[in-house]
Amino acid sequence: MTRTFIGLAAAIATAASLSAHAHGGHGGHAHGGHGHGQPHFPDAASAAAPEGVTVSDCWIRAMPNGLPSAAYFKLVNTGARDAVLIGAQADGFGRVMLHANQTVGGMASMVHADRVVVPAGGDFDFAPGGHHVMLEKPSADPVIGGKLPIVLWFEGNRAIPVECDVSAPSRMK
Ligand SMILES: [Cu+2]
Repeated sequence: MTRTFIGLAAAIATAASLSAHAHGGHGGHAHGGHGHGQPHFPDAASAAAPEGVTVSDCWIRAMPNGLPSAAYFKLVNTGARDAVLIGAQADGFGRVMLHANQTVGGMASMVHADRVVVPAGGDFDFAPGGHHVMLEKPSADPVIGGKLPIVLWFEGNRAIPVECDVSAPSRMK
């Protein structure tokens, strides 16, 4: 019975998510009801970066009025092992999640991405229309033209801190 209940709840959450996201892009979506808890990460200062992995060109499309903003960046892995991104942290936001965009039946929506693999010898872009770090529930609107630090967390208690340029909502790439 538990299994049936979870399936039903997930179906309802998916339907709610699809309708909430159908028209808004990143403006005003609700992300209601998918029930993923905020992971708890250790102290970033004590964590080493995953071997061979770098992050560059981080920028944030800053939304006003308490709306969620999105962070984009490029990941490169010159190491011998796959690196697996599992989450992110940013001070001043009540919830920070990895998101992927998807289109189902012609409707764009966003889903939580639990793990993003940056393959050994490969790369992975977080970019508009695709993956992004969703920065929700800001304590204050991000200041356009400023910098905002985020921390990317990888499997194995590995972390990379990165400074992101805070850009206007009109920036597309
Ligand atoms: Cu999102």
